[in-house]
Amino acid sequence: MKLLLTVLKRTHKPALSTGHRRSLSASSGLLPLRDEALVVGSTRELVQRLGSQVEVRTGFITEEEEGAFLRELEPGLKKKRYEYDHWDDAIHGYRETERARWGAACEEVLNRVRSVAFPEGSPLLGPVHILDLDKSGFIKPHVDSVKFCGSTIAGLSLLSDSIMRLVKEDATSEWLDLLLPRRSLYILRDEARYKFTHEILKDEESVFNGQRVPRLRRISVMCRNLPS
Ligand SMILES: O=C(O)CCC(=O)C(=O)O
Repeated sequence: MKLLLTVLKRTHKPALSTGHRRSLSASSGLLPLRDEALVVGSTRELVQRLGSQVEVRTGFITEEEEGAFLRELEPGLKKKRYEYDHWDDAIHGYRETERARWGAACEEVLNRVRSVAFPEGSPLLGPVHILDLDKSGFIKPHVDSVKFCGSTIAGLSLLSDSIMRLVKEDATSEWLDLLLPRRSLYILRDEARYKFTHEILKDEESVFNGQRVPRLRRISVMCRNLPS
């Protein structure tokens, strides 16, 4: 929990109960940008407006590269127990670690992540943050701490597809759902990172644009920059 306390700023009660979660109406946007159809939202305008601040890149890593991450991470993760915290905590059913030094294959991937996600020369948070969510695990809506993290969050998804939901903090009818396929990279920047909460849906709620997306155990590997 130590890492999470530094990363997470505040949590929100599940946004689903606010009624913003809806059937996708005619006005819902399907993203006509990179990897289109991986981002849907409350309106087409919102999807278009936030389009440059929210990216999902499918197939960012190969199966072999995913295997390299798992070989590096599994021994350490297996020594930890999944934590199932009080219902009001930010995350349920997880274990986590951070890592500063990687073998060559993973370092090569992380350099690729850094080069696509962060402006050149942008100071990065040294260690990479790893979150292992059990099949029943999920992450509640929160905004990452502005004290510890800068304008950009970039994450690789290993082992499972999942759905990340963004909800505008001060206008919960404004939302985006991101389909994060296994081995994809997502990037959140600027307004999407500061003004919207993000969360990873639990398996029972994992439905993207009307389509069920089974959530299995999922490991995310996240890079962040430092506040400026
Ligand atoms: O697992 C993820 O991809 C998101 C993790 C997250 O929300 C966070 O660490 O702030």
